[in-house]
Amino acid sequence: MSDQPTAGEELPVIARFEVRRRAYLAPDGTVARSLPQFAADTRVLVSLYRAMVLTRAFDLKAVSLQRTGRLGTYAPALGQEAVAVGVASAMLPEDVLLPSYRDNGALLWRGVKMEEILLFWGGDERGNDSSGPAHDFPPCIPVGSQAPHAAGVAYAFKLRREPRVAVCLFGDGATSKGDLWEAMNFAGVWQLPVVFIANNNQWAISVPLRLQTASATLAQKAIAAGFSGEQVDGNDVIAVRAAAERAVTAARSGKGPFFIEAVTYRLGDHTTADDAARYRPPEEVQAHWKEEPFARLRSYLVSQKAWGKSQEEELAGECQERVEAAVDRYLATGPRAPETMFDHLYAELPKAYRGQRDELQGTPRA
Ligand SMILES: Cc1ncc(C[n+]2csc(CCOP(=O)(O)OP(=O)(O)O)c2C)c(N)n1
Ligand SMILES: [Mg+2]
Repeated sequence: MSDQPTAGEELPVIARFEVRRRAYLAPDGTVARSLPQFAADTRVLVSLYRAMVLTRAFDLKAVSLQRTGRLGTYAPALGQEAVAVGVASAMLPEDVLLPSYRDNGALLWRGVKMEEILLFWGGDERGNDSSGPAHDFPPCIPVGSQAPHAAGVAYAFKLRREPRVAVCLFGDGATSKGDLWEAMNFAGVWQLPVVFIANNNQWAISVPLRLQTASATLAQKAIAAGFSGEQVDGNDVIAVRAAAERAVTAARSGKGPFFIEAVTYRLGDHTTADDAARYRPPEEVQAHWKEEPFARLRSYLVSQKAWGKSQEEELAGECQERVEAAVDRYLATGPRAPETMFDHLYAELPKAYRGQRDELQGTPRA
């Protein structure tokens, strides 16, 4: 830092900041620091574990559906299940989730059906009219544009004096976008009830984190917007839930926005249209498998006599069955009539489109 113009001039320090990191379970399942209160009830932890296992079973199936031509491009969340599940488990139904495309674990937790998620990725908009809370936003495909939406939602809550929170999930790449800065700036100025959660999987397609930002942490980006952030071990679902619970509770009680950087790792390809082996050494991926979120929670639950081999086998079978049944329902859903593409564009369809719609309606369908 010696090349900075003020170095050695003994100017008074007018601001100092710090960023903390939250982690409870080490990768081997040992407890690194005393657990938050909710973790005293192992049934809660088992429910988080079950949700992560279901998310992975769904995810693996979705990839094979795409590979066999029965689903569109799909973004797997392999290794990142703890973020989506931990965050969703800290929300109330009336809160609003603004997810990215890699957050199916959160959607499932909030009641979206697996066949609805498959419809969405199969290119059928009916998947967006889901069984989850109607006020939740659909998965955001444009990088970062859900952040200004989240600030807007939170602004509405503030204006209406509703004790609700907007919860926004996005990737490390999104933190380089103006959308995020603008949303955080606005949220800071207006002290809005919004929680920003960066799922830092350390890659934005083929761009590694070190080329994404020179910031030591993503959490510190909140400081410039006038609020706090913390980093959490994103492979530790207890840490993610604890951080999210704290932030959501604070936001709900009028304490303003918060930023959580959940550090995890994208164990799979960016999407089914990507081949990460072309830009990532296999040793790097292999090393990160040792930190994935399942093993540590399972080891901890086993050490607490709250989980065992028979439950594990039973759960695998149950997930398999549920996923297969959802896939059957998805595949049995017939295509929409082509003219429905005009349904939700305008309150009153302009004449030119009316003609096109009528033409389609007259077309015999295959
Ligand atoms: C506005 C916009 N620009 C570019 C893209 C293409 N794109 C899709 S995903 C992606 C990288 C996003 O990385 P990150 O935010 O880290 O999320 P991750 O995919 O790792 O979950 C890009 C550039 C896009 N979807 N939207
Ligand atoms: Mg990323």
